[in-house]
Amino acid sequence: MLKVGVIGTGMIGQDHIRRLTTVLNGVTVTAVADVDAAVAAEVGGRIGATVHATGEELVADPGVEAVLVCSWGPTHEQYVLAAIAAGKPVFCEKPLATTQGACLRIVEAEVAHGSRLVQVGYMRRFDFAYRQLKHALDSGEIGTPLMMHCAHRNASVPAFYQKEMAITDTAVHEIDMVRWMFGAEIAAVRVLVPRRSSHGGDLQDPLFLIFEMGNGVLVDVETSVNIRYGYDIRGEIVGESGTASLGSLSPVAVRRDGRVANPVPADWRERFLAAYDVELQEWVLAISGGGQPLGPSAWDGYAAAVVSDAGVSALRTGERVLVSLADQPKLYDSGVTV
Ligand code: NAD
Ligand code: ISE
Repeated sequence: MLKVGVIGTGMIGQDHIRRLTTVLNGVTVTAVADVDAAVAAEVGGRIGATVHATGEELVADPGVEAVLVCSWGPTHEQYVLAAIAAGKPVFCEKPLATTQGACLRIVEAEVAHGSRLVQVGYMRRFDFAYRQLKHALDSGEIGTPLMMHCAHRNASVPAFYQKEMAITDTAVHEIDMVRWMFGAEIAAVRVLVPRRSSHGGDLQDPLFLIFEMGNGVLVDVETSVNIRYGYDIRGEIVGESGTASLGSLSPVAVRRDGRVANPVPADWRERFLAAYDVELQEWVLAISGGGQPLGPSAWDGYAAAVVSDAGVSALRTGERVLVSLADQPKLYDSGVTV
């Protein structure tokens, strides 16, 4: 049984604790920590876990073999670095950190450690529909890919959500997904600003992003984070001989009163329910017994942060911004991440 400590017991922290304790095999949650002591005590009490006053204390707990970081993005760096310093595997929810400098410090710490300890929570790589889409692409049946159209729609977002977060917190999933899908880096970013939705208050919503991939594929991403009707994730690859796209929103169609209705998921927990299960089960299997994680690496987290930064700069300036990555350390050469 792998003993996991969870830092951050908010929405996704609680959802991951639920799957670790009631869905997945070979894992147990032995400790929790949150800056909100009341929520940590409530969640920890529910599952009989030790409640620590700080994340650092949780990392140092001998009863914690691996760490799950689910706190707010700006706090990720300190906890991931603490886990690396302790030599413990750490699964960090996306983004790996909120600046490329912080991501690079994590990469450097992991390289100095000498083997992979970090996995980043880019769960689309574990989603059945995205895996099937990649399979269709890799099989060659639609020919050489030319373009991809994506939409990332949230019904609503929390009050603290800022306009840049449409790139750094939301479209960052597409940034990681297209790097994985096409096996290529994003070379340049542009951001166009459409008419503003009245549902977002002062927030500039939606945004329209354009990624130029190093292999020539052009990707467009619509982010709409106050769409109201539900959580709608779309993707269509246009190849030279055909197209491949994610399927319908729901496995169920309701026919009634002369209409067909396909229910729309409420949020990411519903749409990616099974993807999170597979993501964490594969992580547990990989690291149990001392193995290295196989999913998105600290390097992937760094690369996504560099593209995010370029996107924020493109949003602020209206310019096309080039993406420039540091040299990739050898540690990340061999591991073809899933
Ligand atoms: P949330 O606000 O619901 O929960 C975050 C929790 O972190 C809160 O309980 C807060 O008190 C705690 N926290 C804040 N600072 C802390 C600190 N210094 N130490 C310990 N705990 C601290 O947010 P959320 O929606 O659960 O998001 C958390 C993280 O998960 C974010 O990085 C977010 O981007 C990511 N996330 C990923 C997905 C996904 O699809 N993979 C979905 C949602 C959220
Ligand atoms: C949230 O943090 C997530 O990661 C969700 O998957 C994404 O859809 C949402 O826009 C983010 O705020």
